[in-house]
Amino acid sequence: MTTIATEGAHPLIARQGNHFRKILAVWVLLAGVGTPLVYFVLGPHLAPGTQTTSAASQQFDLTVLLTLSTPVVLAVYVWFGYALIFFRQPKGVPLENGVWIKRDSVAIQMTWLFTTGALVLSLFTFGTYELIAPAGAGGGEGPNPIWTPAGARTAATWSPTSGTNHTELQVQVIAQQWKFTYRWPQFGGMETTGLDLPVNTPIQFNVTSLDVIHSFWPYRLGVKADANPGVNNVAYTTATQLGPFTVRCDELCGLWHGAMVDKGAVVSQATFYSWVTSRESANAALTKELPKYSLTYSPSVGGAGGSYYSGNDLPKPPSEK
Ligand SMILES: [Cu+2]
Repeated sequence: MTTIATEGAHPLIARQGNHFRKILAVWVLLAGVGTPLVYFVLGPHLAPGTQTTSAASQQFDLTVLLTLSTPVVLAVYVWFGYALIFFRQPKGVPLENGVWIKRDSVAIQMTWLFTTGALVLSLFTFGTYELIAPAGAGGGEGPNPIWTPAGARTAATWSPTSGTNHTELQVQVIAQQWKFTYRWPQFGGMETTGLDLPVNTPIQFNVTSLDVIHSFWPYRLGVKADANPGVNNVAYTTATQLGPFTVRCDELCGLWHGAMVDKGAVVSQATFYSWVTSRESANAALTKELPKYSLTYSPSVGGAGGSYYSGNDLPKPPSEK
């Protein structure tokens, strides 16, 4: 029988330490270069960007997770590449089992347990802290949020001056098949079909639905909140950069779900104020036809004190426009 052995011991046993040192050397080199590259070069380009506080917070989380996983993934690839090159079965040599790793090796077991345990527990701690402390999760927190933006205060009116003193701008997001509309309780309860938002202002989204479950997802804002009928789902963010964003529905909600898209923009506080007040006066004649502002609506409950949204007034799907 031909073997690749030239010494007394099994050839792989004889060369095992050598292999390990080579693999380790390649891994240390690649991880030493690649890990900082991922954090400093790739990280700032990761979704969802930095247009709002919650988006920036999510980008930081993703950067940390990707950075931590870089050495782990590189270890797998280095091992894989090394094995492909150096542990290749030579032609014409009968197949032979490789070397068993010692089953009772305390060192290997302890290293494995300690490393994976430390990784998982530190990720758990990091994730829990990031979910609660710096910028909320960017997701809907239900009707009674446990996280609110630091220093923000609520008020019945909003102006650019109150924007700079941290008065929240309230926006009600009303989802229905297959459209989002936006109601502005601090501007007479009027409703718009577009979503402009002022920069550097804490924004309180109140997300609800008139029919089925939708999901309000302006992804560049780092916000995603389910729109459930009969529920007020609150989400916060503060925009820090001017520019456009896209709103998508992120919950399969029927035939035209894919067309449930809106454009929005983060603008200066003064631009926002002139837009929203011009909408308020332009819509004044129609606003009084709307149901009374409330945190949720039901298309089937109307009358005095009800919050009826007339089915006849529902926007038509794109095919019928
Ligand atoms: Cu939808």
